Amino acid sequence: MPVSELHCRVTLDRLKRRLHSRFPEESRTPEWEGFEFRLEEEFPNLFRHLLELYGHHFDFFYHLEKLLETMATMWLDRLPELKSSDGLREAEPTWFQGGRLIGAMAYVDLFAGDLKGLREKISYLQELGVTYLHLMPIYRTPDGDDDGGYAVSSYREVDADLGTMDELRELAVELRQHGISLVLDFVFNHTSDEHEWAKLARDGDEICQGYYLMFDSRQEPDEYERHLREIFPDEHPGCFTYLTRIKKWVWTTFHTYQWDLNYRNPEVFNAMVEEMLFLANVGVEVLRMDAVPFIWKQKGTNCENLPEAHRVIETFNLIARIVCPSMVFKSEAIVAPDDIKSYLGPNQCQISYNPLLMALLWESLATRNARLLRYSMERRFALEPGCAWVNYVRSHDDIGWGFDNHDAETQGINPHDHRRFLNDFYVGRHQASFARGEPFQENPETGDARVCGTCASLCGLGKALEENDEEEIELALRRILLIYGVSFTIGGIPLIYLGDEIGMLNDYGYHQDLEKEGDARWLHRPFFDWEKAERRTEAGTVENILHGGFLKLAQMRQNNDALARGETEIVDAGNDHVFAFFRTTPDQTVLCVANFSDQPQVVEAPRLRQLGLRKALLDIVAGQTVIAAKQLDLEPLQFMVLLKRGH
Ligand code: OTU
Repeated sequence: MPVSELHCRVTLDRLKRRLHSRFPEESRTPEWEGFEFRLEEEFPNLFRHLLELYGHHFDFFYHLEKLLETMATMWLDRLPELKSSDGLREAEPTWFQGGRLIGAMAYVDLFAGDLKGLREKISYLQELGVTYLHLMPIYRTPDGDDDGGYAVSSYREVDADLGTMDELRELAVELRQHGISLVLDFVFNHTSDEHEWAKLARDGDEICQGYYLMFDSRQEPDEYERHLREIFPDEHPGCFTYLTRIKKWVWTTFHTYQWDLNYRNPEVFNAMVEEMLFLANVGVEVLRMDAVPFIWKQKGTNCENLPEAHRVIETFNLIARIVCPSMVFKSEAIVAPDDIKSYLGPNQCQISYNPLLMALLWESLATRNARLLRYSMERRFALEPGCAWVNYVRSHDDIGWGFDNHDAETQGINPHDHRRFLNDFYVGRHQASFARGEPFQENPETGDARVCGTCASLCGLGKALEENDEEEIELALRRILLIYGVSFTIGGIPLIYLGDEIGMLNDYGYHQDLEKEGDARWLHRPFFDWEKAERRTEAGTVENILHGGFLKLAQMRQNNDALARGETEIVDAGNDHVFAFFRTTPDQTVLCVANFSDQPQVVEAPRLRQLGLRKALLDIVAGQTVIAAKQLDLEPLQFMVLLKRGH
């Protein structure tokens, strides 16, 4: 439906009159004008998007009115300090760029017991330079298996074992006072089967059944499944689960107890907006948008990355710009490289995980060769202005080999065989492997699998310690600092999986835990070992070397503008074992060099001169001066950050 300016104006005027009668002047706060101003600004786009998604519903205007009412109510509920931060960040919408943010992620229970315990650990986070803290889902979930919190029964209640919503709000305040942005999940593709809506749906409530995607027979599920991928095939085949009580099939992309929401229903959209704004009002500054590719379904397609999925996110984004402009979205799309990028943009998700970099760092460690990493990053790292990558080496999920097949082929790599090799390598089936991982969702027929294991275990620390091999221990530590080194310096927000900084190893205990044993991702979600953390201050320990390395990376970002905000340019060091990139501002040039080989490597002098490096360089990692007139000698797995002296 084309939207004329007049149509838009008239609609907005009518809606505003409604709002004014619903919220008379006395009930509004002085900043109401600001809210209304943003509403006026964004309304034409909001209206257009909603018409596109829901314009064919006979009660479209009713839902639109409800939506605006929700927005106004939630805005009025917003704490004054959050409103003031809205004002500041409206003036600086790219506040998350500029190098200030250093991220960390953790499960509250595994890291600190509960929310109260977490408050006592803020000093540990500060010591590491953390300014962004992603707490894994802390919401109420079903007892027993809950997909690590991703099966949400209530977005407004904290899991009783962790604390209360008030404690979460207090924590958000305390974090803010310490300059740490709170990051929480918005698990909006699905709810748990114990969410109020799901319970009512199972009791026969037709309105709530319409919140999900339910079918009376196998006919439609069969039609859909012809084109769908299975995400957790070990747990259940296909993407639907049968509900005996109501004799219906419900769409379950992930686990049988995670029911996909039906975003074709405008009521679902509105209800989820309210949940999103509730989280914004708790004090969330970065909202992690879980599983974005799956939120819209269309028969005959694979139901991933559809245009309407983007539209829904854009519309959420517009609403956030109006109600809580200080909150930004982080996309969690672990899909093909082009699709990952399609969610990034000031109008969709301002930031995104960078799973391509993550996968290729591991690929380079396994092959000791950085060619595919260089080729892919040269083409795919740059982002449009107003966006940023979250660069990580491990998350709570499995590692999948999401590089682009064509990229691999241009490098003479057979993508299928290569993925097989990488899986074998990281689960320790390959003889040259240093890694101790386990396969996840393995399909013996196709050889498809993903990999689990902590950063340290995949880097060889577990094996080396067991074998008491000093040399291998040294190499494992270097691997950890090499891949984290790249994530801290390549540009964007680095993200530490808490525990990696002290070399936490795999937790095999999950095999004995009934709730966890079916899901190998628990291998790399160990309890944080605070005794081990204590050893960070004992000179020469593994913990001390690693932790010290992380501190140095954080300091380097703080002290060097080019690392914080410089432009990134991937370069060819003339040696396939070496990955190199420049970071430049008008005032500073830095060259980062990573040797992925466990042998010494060289960058030849002519290549250095070609890159404009002729004079003395300072390697701020080792604190040594390097004379570029000669060749650059790199030790096995060495990471250098070279400052150009003068210009
Ligand atoms: C996300 O991951 C979460 O990170 C997982 O921990 C959850 O189990 C899941 O959603 C369900 O909530 O498939 O293997 O492209 O790949 O959303 C992890 C995105 C996953 C999906 C991703 C999903």
